[in-house]
Amino acid sequence: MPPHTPAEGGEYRMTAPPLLTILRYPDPRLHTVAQPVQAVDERIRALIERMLATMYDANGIGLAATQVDVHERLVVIDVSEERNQPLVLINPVIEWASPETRKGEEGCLSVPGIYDGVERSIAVKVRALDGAGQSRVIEAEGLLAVCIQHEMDHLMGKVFVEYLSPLKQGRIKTKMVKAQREATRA
Ligand code: K1U
Ligand code: ZN
Repeated sequence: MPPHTPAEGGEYRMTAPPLLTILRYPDPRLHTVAQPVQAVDERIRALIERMLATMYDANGIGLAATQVDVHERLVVIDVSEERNQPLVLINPVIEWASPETRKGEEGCLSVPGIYDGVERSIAVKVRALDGAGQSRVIEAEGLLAVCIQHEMDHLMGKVFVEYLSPLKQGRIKTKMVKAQREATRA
């Protein structure tokens, strides 16, 4: 049995879907603005399964389609301890964000090894289609609210490090480029 329940409306898959490659910062494709999903069809359902498998394999709590070089408004999230409560957001729209904000530590699968504080609304209300194409409203707070805002930034072509000072951004870019150069040399 795969380590997660099926995407809403789907069926259990007995073989793991192939994993997707996660783009690494500062790849310019991470700055692409995603377009709305036109239809929740078989292609999108297969993409959801592959994104969930990729997110679980990387021990992430979220993944935006932008990060796997698909520029459509789709994110997957699972903030549960048991890693068995996948959430699929298609064409998400933030309907309300709390004026109260909090600075919390964030990481990103596209910027491995870098963690820093970002100021976010502490609660959000989001409207989105689920994996079955049904319209849902999600009221989120805590880590889920932070993760939704982080993933929706990805869909707008924004990576969390862009909230940091130019000095920090420069250092992170240098570190990432160096790490990639060393990885390709090995
Ligand atoms: O979008 C992504 O790259 C996934 C990212 C989501 C995220 C983590 C923390 C705060 C906001 C958004 C990750 O899953 S980073 C992976 C990670 O190691 C992590 C997991 C839980 C909490 C903090 C970091
Ligand atoms: Zn990220």
